[in-house]
Amino acid sequence: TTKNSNDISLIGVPLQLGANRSGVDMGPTAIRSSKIQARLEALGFRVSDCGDIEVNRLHDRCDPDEKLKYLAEIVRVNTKLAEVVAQEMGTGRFPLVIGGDHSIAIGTIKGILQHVNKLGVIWFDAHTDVNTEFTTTSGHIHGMSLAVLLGHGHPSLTSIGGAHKKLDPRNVVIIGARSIDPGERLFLKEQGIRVFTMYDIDKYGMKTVMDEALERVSAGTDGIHLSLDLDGMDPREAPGVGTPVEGGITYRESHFAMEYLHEHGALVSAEIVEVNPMLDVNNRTAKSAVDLAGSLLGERIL
Ligand code: 6HN
Ligand code: MN
Ligand code: MN
Ligand code: MN
Repeated sequence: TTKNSNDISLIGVPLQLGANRSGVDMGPTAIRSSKIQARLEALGFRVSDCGDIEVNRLHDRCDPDEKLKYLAEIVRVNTKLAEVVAQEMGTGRFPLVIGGDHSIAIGTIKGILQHVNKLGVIWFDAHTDVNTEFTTTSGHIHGMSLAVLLGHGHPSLTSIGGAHKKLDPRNVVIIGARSIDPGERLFLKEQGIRVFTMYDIDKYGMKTVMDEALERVSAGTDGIHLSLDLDGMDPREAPGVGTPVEGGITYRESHFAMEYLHEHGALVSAEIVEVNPMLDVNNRTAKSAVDLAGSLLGERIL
């Protein structure tokens, strides 16, 4: 079960500047069209849709910093998002953030950290998102969000919601990784972050992986957040993502992970990111996102 709350606040963030790829800004619309609200209401939740955080699209193509593309607008959007998440959580509601590119994890998690001091995070992703402006080759901030949340990166990002608000690397796990940049590999090692790669999932199975993951994110924490990047799934089953990588988590494995996480309890918040309806096939990825949200929040086969 989810901690404390029978009320969900749905928060859309139509941001694409962190990925510098159009389409992912329509993620919130595609997820809403796939009836996320009705699905969650059928589970007994009271869902209120807070609408979308406003994104200034004029910032497209007018930010000169090649290593931190569109930094100013990404800082502005995430600062606002952190405020909204903190406000919703402050009234006892469960924030469910729908993106948008993965740079929005900065705003979501900084918002949660205003209420939850020791937060465990499960980062479901094909990538590890721990670049900084010094290691990135793309300049895309969605590849930096987890580093920022651990206190590393550009000060205008790490200071969102207060620079002292950050994650403890011991309570962060990454599941599904299969594309890691050289600089990221070094960072993960230095920080001692547990990364469950596809090799681990193949070797041990998702249940064993989730057992260790849940142990780590629960140890000494006051709650768990799920950051669900749909590119963690295999692109044959979730084609609508901007940075697909072959050999990912199956539909069934990802469902099991969600069901098992729900069964464990202690979930305080979640976000679903990187759904790109322009690249999707028959809305499959948005539909998977909603199916996974259902399983995460208590839907069962029988
Ligand atoms: N994501 N590591 C690559 C980069 O550009 O830094 C890919 C990042 C992907 C980010 O999918 O959220
Ligand atoms: Mn509201
Ligand atoms: Mn990601
Ligand atoms: Mn990714």
